[in-house]
Amino acid sequence: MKRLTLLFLSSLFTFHSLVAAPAEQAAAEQRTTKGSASTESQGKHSPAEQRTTDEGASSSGRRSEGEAFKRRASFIKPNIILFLVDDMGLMDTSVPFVVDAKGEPQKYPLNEFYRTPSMEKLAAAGTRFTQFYAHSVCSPTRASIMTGQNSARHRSTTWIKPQSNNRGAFGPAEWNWTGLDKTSITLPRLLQNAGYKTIHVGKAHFGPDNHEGSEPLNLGFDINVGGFSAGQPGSYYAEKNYARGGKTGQVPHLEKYHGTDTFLTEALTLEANRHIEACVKEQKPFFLHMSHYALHAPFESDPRFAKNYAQSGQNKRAQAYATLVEGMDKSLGDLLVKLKELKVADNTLIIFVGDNGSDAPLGKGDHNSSAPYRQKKGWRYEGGMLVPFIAAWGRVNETNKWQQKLPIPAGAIQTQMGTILDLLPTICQLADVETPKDMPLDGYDLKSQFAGNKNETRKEDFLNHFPHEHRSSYFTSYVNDGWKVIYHYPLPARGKKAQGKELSPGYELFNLKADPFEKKDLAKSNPGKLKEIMTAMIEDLEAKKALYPQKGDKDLRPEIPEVAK
Ligand SMILES: [Ca+2]
Repeated sequence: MKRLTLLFLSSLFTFHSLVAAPAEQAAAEQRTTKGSASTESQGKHSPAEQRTTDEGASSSGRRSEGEAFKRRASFIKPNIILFLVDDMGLMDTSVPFVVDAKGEPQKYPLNEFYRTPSMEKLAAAGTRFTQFYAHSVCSPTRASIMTGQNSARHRSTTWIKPQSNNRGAFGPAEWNWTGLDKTSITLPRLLQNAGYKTIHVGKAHFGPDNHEGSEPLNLGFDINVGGFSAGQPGSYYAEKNYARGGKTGQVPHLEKYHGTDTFLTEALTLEANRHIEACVKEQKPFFLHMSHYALHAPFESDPRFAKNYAQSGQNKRAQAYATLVEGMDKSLGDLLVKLKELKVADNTLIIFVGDNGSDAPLGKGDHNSSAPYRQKKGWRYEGGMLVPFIAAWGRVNETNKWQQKLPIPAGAIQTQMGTILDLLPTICQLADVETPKDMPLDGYDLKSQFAGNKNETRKEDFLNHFPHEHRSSYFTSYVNDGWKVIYHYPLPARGKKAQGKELSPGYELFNLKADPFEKKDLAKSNPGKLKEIMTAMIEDLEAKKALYPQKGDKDLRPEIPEVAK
């Protein structure tokens, strides 16, 4: 209850600060909005009439303050689209995210394989980040985006299984396997309280079946299309009703497409555009969480794009994966076109991001998914956690007040790191939304980095705490000021019996500035640096009140290695 009270106070504060806005500013905002509104809604009430009506109603008590505030908010807030692509790694695109020592983009073979023209346009209109981190699997990242907190803090440290607790043999008993709930202070809830229409479309994966987190409507969304407990669709095919073998894993709310040839990515895009259009008609600012199921398995080929990869020489699954990429890219393009049609592109911020490293079925053992980066989704190396990140306004217009508030130079490349933890503070700052004073936030407002500057106050670190079993098991990795340590808890890997070496802790150390692709492990040759970064990692884990793997009742806390004198 305390959390909710704080939230309420926070929204009241925002409300009063908005009401106190100068009259001429409000008038200017209304002029801007009038140009953006649909003909139909203008026909019913001009914005000026609307405002007068609201004020009269609220002063006489006939309409609640909250309702009037939400209406007024439509004139004074930018729209936000968070375009989140499942399992999209840094290299799953024709946009190069790797740069050379001079900061110039470098194309690698994967950039030549994938076709993402809409991403290219978005990157040309905005700023891309070359080193942007997400957690190494789905649910931790998704909860982090929603709460602005590192997974070590929110404690949903591995992916949430819909039907059972995915703790693993030695995972912490108290890990947050039920995910978010009605009391969670989430990004959509904060925006909802500030007058936004909050729309979730696509994959949710915020909580298991029969728990509040399985339903996005419990987490601050006004609308949910397609989101439930599962982390993947039963099928991408409408011919299969988006289910596997009949009804299993069926993506909900899409009955009207069943039996057609509408690929899932396309259906979600049509639904998102429909809801955007409705918001513009209502003159409501919107937050769209466009959360694609693509590129997650099953790797089903999207027939619209299959011919583009038929001659690629890659295996069939990799070709299918590439069609999922291109379908996702078309979705981005369709959204951008819709914003322009509705004349709200200038007022709409688009943030493009992946939720963990690539899962592309490429190469022996699938280990070339992120080349030149090492490894892929679920792994402790950079290929497991680096994701594409682009921020751009829907249409560049330097005279627009929101673009003046949050300038994003076109075609810029930002080489200072960013993380998924930065999304909540950045979006809240843009939308003038206060977060509760006692709510811990682990990220930074990206405003200065968007503008092309280095944020000198930023601590350049990222903690990925994974006390569970997966592709990499029982590890904590910590990026700190150009170095990265990986700590291995003394436990066996998934499905393996303990070997002698696993009964003692393991360490890896990389100098990311000199060796971004993690080719040379320096743990043995540089024990002083290893100890220094391990010490910083443990401090960060403790500060976030992390839960550790457990053997019996015993917590396995990380151990600092001995340094030979
Ligand atoms: Ca994922």
